[in-house]
Amino acid sequence: MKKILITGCFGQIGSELTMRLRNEYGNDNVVATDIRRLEGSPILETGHFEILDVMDKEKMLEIAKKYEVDTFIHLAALLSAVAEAKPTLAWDLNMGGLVNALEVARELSLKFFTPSSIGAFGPATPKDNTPQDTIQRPTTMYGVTKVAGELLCDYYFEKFGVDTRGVRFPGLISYDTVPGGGTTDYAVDIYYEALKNKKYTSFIGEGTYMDMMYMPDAIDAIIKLMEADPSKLKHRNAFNISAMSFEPTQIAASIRKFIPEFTLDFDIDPIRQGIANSWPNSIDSSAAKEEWGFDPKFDLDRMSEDMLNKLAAKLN
Ligand code: AKB
Repeated sequence: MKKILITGCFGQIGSELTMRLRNEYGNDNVVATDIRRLEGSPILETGHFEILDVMDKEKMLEIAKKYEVDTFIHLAALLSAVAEAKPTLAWDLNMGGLVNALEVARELSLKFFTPSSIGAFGPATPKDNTPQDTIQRPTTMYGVTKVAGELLCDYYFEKFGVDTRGVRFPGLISYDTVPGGGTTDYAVDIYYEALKNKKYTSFIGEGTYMDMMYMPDAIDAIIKLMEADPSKLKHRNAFNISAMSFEPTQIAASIRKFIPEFTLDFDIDPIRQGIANSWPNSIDSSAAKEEWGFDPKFDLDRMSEDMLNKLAAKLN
């Protein structure tokens, strides 16, 4: 990667990935785009920024040509809970944006990354240690767009030789930017509420296991996969990756190691609980480990400690 174009730069992943890539590859070599300007963001002060609606293919192509990028990281998409509330918009944006981005990558011969998700699995998928290659019949619109996206990226690689790569992200936990409208968001909200009120009401029920990862590991994974030797990649676009699997009372117990008075109760949201029930309990990341050295550093307690320290500094 020498010159990189990013969509969705103010989102949960984009806000941290953009700054990290600028540190590693040079401020001028990372062109950030989003549908809106977020005043005060360091992204606007450290390098190139362009407004881009990913539905506008001509503008996307124009920006990629203007900056002569060689890599395209396409992040703009709706998450699972919002997609369930607005299914046609999710289809239009998640698929339309992805097709436009892949077309730009094909026309300009760009290296390409876009994330899939544990949401690409469904109730018929084996729930524990979910294999890399298995049944994918998701029952959410988000999942439908993610499976279709995985297949489309494979197609652009097989048919047109576009160097497409991707991972299935679990729930991502971070302190910089809050996620917008996901099912795993409870595992971010809980840290904010632990610091502010020493209690949290979870919309996901006790006993509901989902895969999770701390953002620094997610950013490392993107860079490692994009820099991996292509001859080692047997899979390309949908590597299972996970750093931990837990259910709400386990994250609460971890927080209690640092904030002993913290309490947890429940007020289940049937929509998000239904989505969570359709996803795996824990996925098998061995293909990512074998093919490109995926190696997450944070377990639950290490993440809780870092997250609470960083958030406390931010909230003060
Ligand atoms: C969501 O909950 O929608 C996302 C995801 C797991 O893809 N965090």
